[in-house]
Amino acid sequence: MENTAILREWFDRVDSEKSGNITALQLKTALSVGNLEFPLSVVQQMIRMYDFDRNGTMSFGEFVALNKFLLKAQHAFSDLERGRGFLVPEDVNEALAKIGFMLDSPAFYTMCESFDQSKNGRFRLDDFISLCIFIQSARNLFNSFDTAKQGRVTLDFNQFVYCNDIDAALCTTSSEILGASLVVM
Ligand SMILES: [Ca+2]
Repeated sequence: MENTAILREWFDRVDSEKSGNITALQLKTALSVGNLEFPLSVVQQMIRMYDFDRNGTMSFGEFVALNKFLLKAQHAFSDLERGRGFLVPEDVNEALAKIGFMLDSPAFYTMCESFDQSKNGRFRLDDFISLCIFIQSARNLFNSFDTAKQGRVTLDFNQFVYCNDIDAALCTTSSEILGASLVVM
């Protein structure tokens, strides 16, 4: 979906009420038509990542930005799936590196466990995208505290509570994934 006209057509079809914005539920339904199944919490997180005007829904411009990110994840996935339709953890690590995400082993394997929905060590495209969305959101949150760009943050207790609260709202209330985000940070 690299062509703007095709994107526009897709967006207008999803925006069935012609409001100029699409909701998380509309986006989730549309993606599932393309065989990408995401929990609603992940789709909400996608929208939040690019919700530049903070109105809780996705305009066409915001959607174009999200699509760019999804394409990057999709290309990294395609490069490594070798016709199998899934990635094993080692491939996931390589694919993440292609996108520019470098994690150390404990953080990486904790994340893999959290996002391996079928618990069989195989990551389909939607699992991989969910994982990318999660890391990108964690990075955005991290960067917002790492104002000196030193690659580390010091949080006081209030900020720590704030992070956990945001994280719960952004992602999912699964304590497993909440744990993983703390490892990432
Ligand atoms: Ca918006």
